[in-house]
Amino acid sequence: MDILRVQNVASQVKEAIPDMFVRSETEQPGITTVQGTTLEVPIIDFSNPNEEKILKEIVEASCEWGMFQIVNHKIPSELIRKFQVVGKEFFELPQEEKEKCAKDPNSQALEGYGTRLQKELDGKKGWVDHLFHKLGPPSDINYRFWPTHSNYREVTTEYAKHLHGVVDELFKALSLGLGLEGHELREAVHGDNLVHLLKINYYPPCPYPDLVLGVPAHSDMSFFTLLVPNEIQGLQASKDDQWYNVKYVPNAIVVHIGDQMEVISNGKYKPVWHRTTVSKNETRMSWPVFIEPQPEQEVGVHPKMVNQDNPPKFKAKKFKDYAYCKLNKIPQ
Ligand SMILES: O=C(O)CCC(=O)C(=O)O
Repeated sequence: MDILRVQNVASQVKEAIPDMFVRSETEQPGITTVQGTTLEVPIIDFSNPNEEKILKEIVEASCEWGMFQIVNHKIPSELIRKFQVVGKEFFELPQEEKEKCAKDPNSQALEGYGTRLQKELDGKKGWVDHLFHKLGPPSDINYRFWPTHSNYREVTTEYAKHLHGVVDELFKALSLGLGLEGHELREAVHGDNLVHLLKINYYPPCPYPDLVLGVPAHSDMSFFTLLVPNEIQGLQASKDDQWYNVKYVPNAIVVHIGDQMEVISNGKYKPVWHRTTVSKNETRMSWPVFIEPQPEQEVGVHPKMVNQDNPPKFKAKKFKDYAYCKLNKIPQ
């Protein structure tokens, strides 16, 4: 059973940290981060009455950055605060309580409380614990992985409901950006059946933040991901082959374009390559929600994105097969 929990390692560590967390020099954030500047990824104001402008900004950011931050969206800041409080409370529960939500060690499924996610080729581990569970569709929700403390379930359900509005707006904008009707992209991805998978990342303080990574460099497998972090700096994105800190914007929703969106758009929308660092004295947390196909759903290039001059750049694949290759570092 996977019993290593980074939160426990962090609470016991005095001087040196175990070698399995120490990254090679090519990855260490102390060496590989561009210092003294934060990356100003596009900030898109959803309260702007000029809808054309919002649309243009979403499309440009998705083509050029694979990432943007939405401000003045319709999710109340008080709800986000409560959602973050109940998530943090989970990680503050006694260990045996948290273990009640643990992943099944014999299952390949992602859901549950755990530590290791990706097979890392060099055997290194991220300085992070996590809790994964689905928020939807309703028939896919498995409450075995939902914590039961305080009003976790009520608040998280409320957050999940509000997220739908943002998801729909993004699909509409990205659809129009591909020259499709506003409804077409959501229909093509079976919008009502998409998996909304919540992950809560808990990055405890680390005495040597320059040597470790929270989550190593990756792009998301999703169509897109909607993320709210706490106020501790840690998200980094790669631009022109350099790593930069991404500016923290209070109450913003960070959007990552994921691999499936790249596939369906035949490469027009670009997934963002990102990773996370940790803090010396404070706990960083983040709450990404991955908007993903069902495992059996096949994703390929949208037929309207293909013509004689633009052959498909990606092969169609069931999402479960895509995910298997990605998690096991097998070429797609
Ligand atoms: O913590 C973050 O800001 C990003 C987390 C992330 O990229 C992930 O969990 O896949």
